[in-house]
Amino acid sequence: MDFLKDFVPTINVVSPGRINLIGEHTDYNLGYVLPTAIEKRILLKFQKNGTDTRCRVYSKDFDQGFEFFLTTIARSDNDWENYVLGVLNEITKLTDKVRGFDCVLESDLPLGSGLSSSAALECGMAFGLNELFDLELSKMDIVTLSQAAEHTYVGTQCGIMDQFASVMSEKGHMILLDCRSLEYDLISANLDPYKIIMLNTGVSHSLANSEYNKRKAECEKGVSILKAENPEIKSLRDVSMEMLERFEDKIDPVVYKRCHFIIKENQRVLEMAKVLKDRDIEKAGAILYEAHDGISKEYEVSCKESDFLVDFAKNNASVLGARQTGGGFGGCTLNIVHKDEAENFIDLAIDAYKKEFGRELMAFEASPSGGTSKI
Ligand code: GAF
Repeated sequence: MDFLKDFVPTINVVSPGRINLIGEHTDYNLGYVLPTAIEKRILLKFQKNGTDTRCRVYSKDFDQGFEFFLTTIARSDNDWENYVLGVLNEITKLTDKVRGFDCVLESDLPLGSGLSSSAALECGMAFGLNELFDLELSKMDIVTLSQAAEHTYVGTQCGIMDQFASVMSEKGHMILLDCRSLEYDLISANLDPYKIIMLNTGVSHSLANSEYNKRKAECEKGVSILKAENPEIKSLRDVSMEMLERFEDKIDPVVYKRCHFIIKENQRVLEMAKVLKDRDIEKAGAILYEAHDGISKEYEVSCKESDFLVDFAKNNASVLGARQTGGGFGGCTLNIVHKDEAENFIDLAIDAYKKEFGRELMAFEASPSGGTSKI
């Protein structure tokens, strides 16, 4: 793009991806999650360009750029552009202080891998514009407007976990977040002598978006049935297992399975927070295996590649637990592995995956890191 030759950024921002130790699909059911940002990030560089409305954004990774005007923001046919446009659409509802700007993006965060590159881009864009134009948005404004951008421009009716983790994380900690009150507690992520090893299946299914929204609708269906006799229920967060079981014959079996998973998953998050505080890492691993079973059989958002890697982990004595992390249908598995055996485990997993699927497995250690910030 023509602006690149004279580009002199004045604001540089890094915006991280996230892992989620436990609490999948509980966020939009207003339950609990336990994520953290990681040291894989998108770098966003900004300059004002002296115009009132002309904006230009270039992605080094895609070697693609696009231009738009603040006066005519609209959805694009090119998916990644919608993360940017969605944020501009939301920000301009809150303030009239944004003017023309240029932005260059580059990333070491794998896309479509369940590590929330989308939230990282949205939050980094909002954070950078807030700095560039002194918009006086709070961190929570950035979180909520980025989530709204995902709803309106991307079309995923996501919960708040990814944007919250991307912005609010603190180095060395997991965030125990109550997705209803938005109160949170920082919990030490020190698992020594174990590490978190991520295995990236390299698979990202196109049905993820539609299936995601379908799961959300199934949970809402469950709530509407339970609510008929228990008007105090607002979300699955308010439903106990005993209550659900009493309704078993009134609820469609698929919807029942989904609700059962969410209620159990909320319990697992709270239990995980406790075992982390007690430093009972073995128990933490067992919770991961149990959660993956639910992800695969009850919530049905796994895939053969993730199931293979979790089974592979189960047969390796250096691994305490593993599960698929993120929205589902591929992405990464999260593994708690003894630090002395981590490299060996990765090598064995790469070989086994290649043999089974004929494709490369990417692996990395996830280090809990701080949230979106200026550098
Ligand atoms: C995706 C969504 F964006 C999150 O809000 C969350 O629901 C997650 O899937 C599943 O836990 O990352």
